[in-house]
This record gives sequence, structure tokens and C-alpha cells, in this order.
Amino acid sequence: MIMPTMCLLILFSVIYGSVATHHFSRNLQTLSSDSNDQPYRTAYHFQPPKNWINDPNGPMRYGGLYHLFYQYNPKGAVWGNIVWGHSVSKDLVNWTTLDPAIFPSQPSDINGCWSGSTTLLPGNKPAILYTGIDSMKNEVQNLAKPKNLSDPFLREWDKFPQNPVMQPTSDNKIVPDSFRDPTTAWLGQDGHWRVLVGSRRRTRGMALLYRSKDFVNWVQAKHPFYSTKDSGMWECPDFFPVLKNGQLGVETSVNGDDVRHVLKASLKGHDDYIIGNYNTAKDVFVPDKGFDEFVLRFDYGKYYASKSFFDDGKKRRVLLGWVDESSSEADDIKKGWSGIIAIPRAIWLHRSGKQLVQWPVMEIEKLRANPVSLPPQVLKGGQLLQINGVTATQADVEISFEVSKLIEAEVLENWTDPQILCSQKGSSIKSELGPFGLLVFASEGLEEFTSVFFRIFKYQNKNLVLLCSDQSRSSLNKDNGLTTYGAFVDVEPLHEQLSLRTLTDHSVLESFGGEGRACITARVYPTLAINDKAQLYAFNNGTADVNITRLNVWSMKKAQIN
Ligand code: DQQ
Repeated sequence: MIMPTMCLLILFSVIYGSVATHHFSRNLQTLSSDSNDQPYRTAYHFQPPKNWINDPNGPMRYGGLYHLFYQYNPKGAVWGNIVWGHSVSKDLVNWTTLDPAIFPSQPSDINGCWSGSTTLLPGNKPAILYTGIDSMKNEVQNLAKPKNLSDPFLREWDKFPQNPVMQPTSDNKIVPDSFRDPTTAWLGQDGHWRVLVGSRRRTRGMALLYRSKDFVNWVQAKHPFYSTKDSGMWECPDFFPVLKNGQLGVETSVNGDDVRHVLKASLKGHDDYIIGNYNTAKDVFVPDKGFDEFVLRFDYGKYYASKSFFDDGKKRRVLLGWVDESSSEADDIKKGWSGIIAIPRAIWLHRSGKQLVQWPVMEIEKLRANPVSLPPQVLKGGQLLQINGVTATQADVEISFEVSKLIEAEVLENWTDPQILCSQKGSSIKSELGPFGLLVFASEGLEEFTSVFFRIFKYQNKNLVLLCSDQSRSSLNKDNGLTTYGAFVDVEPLHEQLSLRTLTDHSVLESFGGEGRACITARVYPTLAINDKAQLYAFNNGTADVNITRLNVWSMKKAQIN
């Protein structure tokens, strides 16, 4: 409950001033569950019992279960010895960890089993295509199929004895250390399979196209499927259709007048995408005008190597991404683990057709408990409003703002990168309209806090909404990454409220601005604002008042993970 008497009106100025063996010893014993020993371990974000993880691999729904594979080091909390870890879930929230599904055993993967995807072949038969690091340390693509299709857990996988099925040769111009991460395959008009593999030629990043009649013999297309200059190696490409209208997802082979296509690549530390049309007859992807380079990003914070799949149960497309740590390697070794998977997101095309929308899967709402709601109210310039009655380190916060006086918004003379703008202004520099938003993971004396907030600018006579996630004050331990992130949100504050949803989970916050039109994920490692010591506030450090039109907060229950 938020007690009005606790609603503090304080002058806000005081606050601011990248090799494995088959024989590893598995040990699924969990780490100490004492939250004092492990204040950064997440309660409802996926992570295995211990050790290092990175990219999600081959997510799919099979036998009524969601299967998540992931790059996993069975031997420690740093990258290395990479196998495909494997966990299953009935609801994308609670997870059970199984034995690794794919691990080095053939000359074609003896130095590592890197990222890849699953494809459901006719008859609902899953097949994995993954990158193997072969005995020459070259990157090659391998095929594996389940040993026993009647096992819904798909515990055991048989590798195709003639692996690899795609490899660099002396005449195919493939750079042997830049040929990896096959996508989910799709069927073309001719009934043949297509798959993309990430690559580069010098600094030109690209997705190579392969075709096959039988999923075993793959032939490289004459030209790359798509490429952009100076984007460097494309890791973990993804290619999928989205409906022009509505939030439902479609199976990866669907094409036609009702759909557009999305091409995503992981490059330079983020996941960027292009929307366009896929001409099946010509096998070419034609981006929308003015969007032939990567200008759109899934997440403007820490979010990489994501992969989507079509969930035939709920008829939606679900996106999973890796959220790396921002702590030092020594700290990761000390805590015994590194890397989490962001909350699975449903994704669809925004009605404008100009971008995707992402929203945490609805199942996560099962974890909501102890709702706290605040009546609509004015948040005055300089006001800090404490929100009591929630477990601030483990919460789901939804807040919406309405602004008037748009005429007085700060004028932005020159276009500036949103991350730079957020870093320069932080949450301390006042403008008329902003910063206003949330303070999460805040310590009692505000020695530590993380702020997620909006600022509104006038740029070329239009309103421009900036969303920032500022970690610069998140921890007194300066060994941690304290980067500030920013994104512009395509909302028009004249006609729409500014909505923000932030999920907090001990060392991660995922923020969704403009109903999922701009997402920012960040890692934080507070030293004071941990467990029940953390506080939550709404704040307005702008000079003009803003209206809070909605404020609903839930404490989140712990998910059953492992
Ligand atoms: N991680 C994998 C690669 C991929 C990279 C290796 C992306 O297959 O390109 O662990 O994070």
C-alpha cells in the first residue's frame, strides 16, 4: 500500500549532485541459496544452477514443453568449453535443467559446439543446425536429430555421422573463422529448405544463404542473402515473418501478402534489425525504403545474440536474448556464475509498420503478488514519491505519465545519439519536461540508485521522447560497468501517455517504454540497495509538473528455476 503520508515531497537536488572436451564432470549442485551470499542471483530470470552461459540456442516448443538450449561452460563461470546446455519449461517461467544436449564428440565440433537453431521438419521432427569448431579450428555447420522422438524432454541427440553439412572451402570465399550461427530454416516456394549463416568479407557483415532438398546436402547461393558495409561479423542472424496486422506470430516458412519479414543480426555488441519484404520467387530480401541499413535495435541496453521462435501453442513469436554481466571476471568467478536470459518477449509488428513491439510474455504475470496501486496524481517538479509495500529488488512496475506544456520542451538543436544524450544529462540536469520516471534499486540514503526516466525535447518542431536507463549511480563498487543507455521512443506525447514498465530482479532491470516500442536492459550490482534494503520511487526532476495517470506495482514471486 502506498500511504499518502509517506509520499515525500523533497527537493530532489540533494540526491544528485569469446574449447571443450567430451569428458567433463557435471555437477548440478546449486550454489548457496542464502540471498546474503548471493545478492545478485536472479529470482525469476533464467539461469542454470551455476557457471557461465551466453547465447540462447534453438528455442522451440515440442511435446508440450518449451526447450531452451544455451551456450554453456560446464566447468566454470567464464566463457570456454562450450556445449549446448538444455532446460525445459511448461510456461517459459519455471525451468528444469537437463544434461547438456550437444557437446564436442566429432572432429567437426571437437573444439566447441557454438550457436545454432532448431527447425521442425515435416511430421514435427526437430533438427538442430549448429556451428562446430573443428579440429582445424575452422567454423563449420553440423546437423543433429533427437535419438527418441517419443521423449518430450529430447534428452539425447544423434549427430549426423557425415558432419559437417556446410563448411569453408578453397573456392567459396568464406572466411573460416567467420562462418557461424545458422538460423532456423524455412521452406521456399519450391519446397526446398533455406538457412542463413552469419559471416563477413573484410568489414562487410553478411548473412549467407544455403539451400537444400533434404536438410542434409546444402548448396551455397551465389550471392549473400543480405549484407551491409562496415557492420563486421554478423553473429546469430535471425530471419522471420511478422503479420502486417495484429499481435499473433506466424511459423517461420509463412510468406504472402499478409506478412513482412524481419532480418536481425548481432553485431558490435547489439541486436539490430531491418524490416522488409522477402520475395520468395527470387529469394531476395528487400528492405523498406530508407531502412536498408540497421537503424532499429531490439534493446538499447545489454541484450545480445537473441533468437526468436514461433510458439504454436499460443500462436505468437517469442524472443529470447542473453544478458551478460557488467561485473568483473573476478567477481563472476567468486559468485560462481555469469549470464542470464532476459524474460521471454512476445514480438510483433507495430501498427505503424515501422518497428517491432516487444512485451514480456503474459505468463510472467503469474509471479505478480501484493499489488500496490496509486491513484492518478500530479508529480510536482522536484518531487520524489516513495512507493512502499513492495519488494523493490524483485518487482514489476507499470507507470504512465501525461504531460502538458509541451510548448516549453527543451529544444534540441542538433541530432544527438540518444545514449550520448542520456549520458550527458543523466537524471540530475533539469529541463522543463523531464527527467521524470522511476528510481529503482535505491538505498535508504540514496547513496545508490538506478534511474529510468523520460525527457521530452523539441526537435525540428516535433516532440521527441527520450528514454534513459542511468546506471552511473547504481553501485558504490566502481569495478562494475556503470554505463548509461538511451533510446528515442516513437510516441507523440500530445496524443499518448508515456508508459514505462520496468522489471527488477536483484541485478537486472528490463524497461519497456511506449508499450514496448523501446526496450532497455541493464545489469546493476548495488552494495547497499540489496534484498529488503532496496527502495522504489517515482520522481520528477523537471521544472514542470507531470501527471501520473497510472501506477501499479507488484512484488514478484520467485520462479522455480532448476
Ligand atoms: N557466441 C557463440 C558464437 C556466436 C557468439 C560462441 C555470439 O557462435 O557467434 O559462444 O555471442
